[in-house]
Order: sequence, then C-alpha cells, then structure tokens
Amino acid sequence: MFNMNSFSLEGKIALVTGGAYGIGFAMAEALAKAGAKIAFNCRSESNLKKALADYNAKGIEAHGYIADVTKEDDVTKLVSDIKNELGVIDILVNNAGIIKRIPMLEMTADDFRQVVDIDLNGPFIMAKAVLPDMIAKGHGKIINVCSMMSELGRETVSAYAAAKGGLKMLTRNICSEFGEHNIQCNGIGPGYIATTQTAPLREKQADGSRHPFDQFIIAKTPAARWGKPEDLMGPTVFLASDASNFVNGHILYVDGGILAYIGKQP
Ligand code: NAP
Ligand code: GCO
Repeated sequence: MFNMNSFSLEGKIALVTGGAYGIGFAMAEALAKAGAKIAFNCRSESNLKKALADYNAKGIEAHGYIADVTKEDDVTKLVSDIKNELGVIDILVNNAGIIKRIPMLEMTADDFRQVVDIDLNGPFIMAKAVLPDMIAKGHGKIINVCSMMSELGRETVSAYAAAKGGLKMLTRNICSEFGEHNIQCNGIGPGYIATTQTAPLREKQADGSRHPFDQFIIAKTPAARWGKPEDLMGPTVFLASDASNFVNGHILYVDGGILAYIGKQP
C-alpha cells in the first residue's frame, strides 16, 4: 500500500561506486538522507580519505573502500567486506566512470578499451557480484548512471558514447533477466552536470568569456543552466525505493529537458 514511507530507505544498505565526489557523492548523500547505510568505493586513497571527511561533515557515516570496478578480485573483496561489515547490499549504484575526449581517428584502441572497461564492463562486474544475494533476499535495486550519450553522439566521445549506449542496454537486460526476482534495474541519465568531469567544458576563456561548449549547453537546455549533482538526488531516492518497484528497465533522464529540445535559435 503506497504511503510516503514507500520512499524510505531505512534498514537498506547502498553501495555507490565512485562515490568519493561528484555525482556519486550526491547520490550517496541522497540515499543516506532517505535512511540507507552508505558504502562507496574509489581507486585513490587520497580521494577516499577526503570523501570520508566530506561525508562526516554532512553527518553521514559512510564506509569507504579502495576497489577498482574493472578488477573482479577487487569487486569480490569489496562486496564481501561490505557484507561482513554492514550486511547484504540492497541497492547498487553503478556510478564510477571516466571519459576521454579524443577525436576518433586520434583515439587509440587502448584509450577506447579503458573507457569501455570502466564505464561498461565495470557495471557488469559489479552487478554480477551483488545479484546472487539480491536473488536470495528476494529484492534488489540496481541503478546504472547512463548519460545523454546513451542516446546521442558527439565529436570526440566515441568510446564514452559506445559505453553509455551499452550501459543503457545492459540496464534493460538485467531488468529482463532478473525482474522475476523482484529486482529492479534502471538507469539515471544525467544531462550536463557541473562536476570535475565536465570542468574542461566550462573553463573561462582567456578573454573572460564563457567556454563555447558552456554557451552551447545553455542554448541546448530548456532549463538554461548546467545541472548540479543535487538535481540527481530526488530521482536517485525514487529509483532506490519501494516507490519504484514496478519501474524496471527504464532510463530516467535528469537533463533539464535537453533530449526534448532542438535548441535555442542563435
Ligand atoms: P567524476 O567527478 O570524474 O567522478 C568519477 C568517480 O568515479 C570518482 O570518484 C572516481 O574516483 C571514480 N572512479 C573512476 N574510475 C573508477 C574505477 N575504475 N573504479 C572505481 N572508481 C572509479 O565524474 P562525475 O561527473 O561525478 O560522473 C559520475 C558518473 O556520472 C560517471 O559514470 C559519468 O560518466 C556519469 N555522468 C556524468 C555527467 C556529467 O555531466 N558530469 C553526465 C552524465 C553522466 P577515483 O578516480 O579515485 O577512482
Ligand atoms: C561531454 C560530456 C558529457 C557528460 C554527460 C552528458 O564531453 O559531452 O562530458 O558526456 O559527461 O555524459 O550526459
């Protein structure tokens, strides 16, 4: 029976990959505000240390782990350590990701492989690691962080678009294969969000003017602004909660309307 407790995550354990800063940090903060216990991972000790202080400063008792989502041994240990210290993971947010902005003819196969490895193979490895316990428990939530590039291409991001397009279809396949176990796998597709990952696209020009890409995104976004990580917090709680138990295989775009809009006439 629906009531506002349907949005509560009390008693749930959530793992946010790449939750040291940026979008992942905001998603983890939202899950914590809804009552979940938070675990996150990243590769860098310094990022982990700073993140723990940042979570603490917000009154969140986060549990941080060093683990590379592309390394199966790391992931097996990560899930086992969380299970021993917190319990079985109820909510997995596949957020960890990188981008390389290189014209395709200049991009090496190794560059391409690295992006796909982190942005697509990583979510596959992570999902495989948490699904057995979710099946045993009879419920689970997986949220894959997709992108505008799950739907659109643009110059210089061939590897990233291929990975994020694949992540959209991996989302639908996990939905298809595990929906009968009361496991919901959905995607969140952020628009252009102001984080370190997009900082190069927003750098002020030498003459103090806005970066051309910054101006482009403002013209392409009905909201006429870049997104903030906080814009993703409500959608994250929705997809992690019982309120979305009949939503499955869906990519929820949180983009200020970019995908609906042809763009403002110059
Ligand atoms: P970010 O600021 O660069 O943060 C990425 C996080 O992922 C960091 O905590 C990083 O920490 C971690 N990470 C990277 N590779 C990892 C690996 N192999 N194993 C474990 N952790 C790893 O990126 P963001 O802007 O917050 O983006 C987060 C996610 O949203 C990404 O999947 C990105 O593609 C997606 N996204 C971003 C935007 C945007 O406009 N910013 C829009 C749509 C989608 P370490 O380096 O310490 O590992
Ligand atoms: C880019 C940006 C985008 C965003 C995001 C958009 O270079 O086009 O980095 O890819 O990161 O994925 O949804």
